[in-house]
Amino acid sequence: MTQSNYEPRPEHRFSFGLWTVGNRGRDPFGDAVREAISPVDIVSLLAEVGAWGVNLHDNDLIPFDATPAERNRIVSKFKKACEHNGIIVPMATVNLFFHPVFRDGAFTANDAGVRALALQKTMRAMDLGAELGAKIFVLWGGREGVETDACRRPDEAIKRLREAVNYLCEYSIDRGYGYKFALESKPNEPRGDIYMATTGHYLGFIATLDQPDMVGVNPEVAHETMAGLNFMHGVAQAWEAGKLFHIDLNDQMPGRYDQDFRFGSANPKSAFWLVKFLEDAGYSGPRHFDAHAYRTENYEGVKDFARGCMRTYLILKEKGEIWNADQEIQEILESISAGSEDLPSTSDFSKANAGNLLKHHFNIDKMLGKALPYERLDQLTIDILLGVRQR
Ligand code: GCO
Ligand code: MN
Ligand code: MN
Repeated sequence: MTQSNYEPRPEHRFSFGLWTVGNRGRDPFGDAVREAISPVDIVSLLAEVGAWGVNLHDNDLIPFDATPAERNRIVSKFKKACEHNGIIVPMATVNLFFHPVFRDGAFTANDAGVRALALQKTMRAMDLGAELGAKIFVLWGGREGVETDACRRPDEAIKRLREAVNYLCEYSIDRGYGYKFALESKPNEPRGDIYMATTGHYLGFIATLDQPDMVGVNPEVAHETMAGLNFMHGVAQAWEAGKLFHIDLNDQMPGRYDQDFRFGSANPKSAFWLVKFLEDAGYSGPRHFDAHAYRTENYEGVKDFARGCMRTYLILKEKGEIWNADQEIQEILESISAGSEDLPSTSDFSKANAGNLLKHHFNIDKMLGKALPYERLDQLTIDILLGVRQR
């Protein structure tokens, strides 16, 4: 394999949010360390590093209090920049967490006025996304949560959220936007606790909606890792349910604040299993990096960060191909999945099959005697990841 295998190309579908490469390094303890750069300049930066798409919240592009005329001027300039740089807008989203009016949440807030405002703001963000060509609309309920459960019953919050998502699906249908909604979970931060803490919570919720086919999930590496979970398992469950509409790639050490590190920088082995899963499964949606550069970087460093996210993805993709083609690995996989004896059918229930299964005598000693060389299998994986075992 040559180095050019790690160069991003449009078919890799790598996208970044305006808020990711445009992140100025502000944190709860310190002010911005990078100058603001305009959305138009971000688009050309993304083209320079080889990205395919740019995603945005409404307010990444249009100020909260812009007049309709200002809005239209900004949008047409941005559209031209995207066209000029060959960058597309696959996903749009709405900021329902920054403005103080959403301090008690948006769709789940106790004030019906705030809930209606959240709907109106989301509808306008959907108009914006549709105008830019987006077909995926992400909803991340950053403020949909509590510091104290004294303020509302959580089941009431779920009902409010359901009502809002149902309403927005109807809006998309009415306007003919063709959106797929991707719901993004996070256990906490900025709220003490956020409702719908994991991808699994959302998968349960989606089944209760009026238009469940229009709604899927947007799992984020950092968010499931914050909760101490195996991210790839959540992604696989979403995939198996036909619900993996989008994905937020970044990295994170468990038990910390939402670090949003460069993809693969903290847990490269977990990142490997994730990339291998997405590639083996045939996921064809955007590979979106919802991450930002270390606060120590200038904009040259931001480019290093963005290039690094894509490069690591492509390196891990190649490692997955090497893993799949490795003869010893394949032999082990075959041996571990081979059955230890002839069994009565368990794939369909019938009275006769059940009768046969009840009568069957299992050879427990044979099962116990079967080798499960997972140590060897994992070490072969490590050898590949560390570069000492190649094609
Ligand atoms: C976060 C979230 C956000 C969302 C984004 C899209 O933890 O800050 O991941 O970055 O993905 O707001 O709605
Ligand atoms: Mn995050
Ligand atoms: Mn995210």
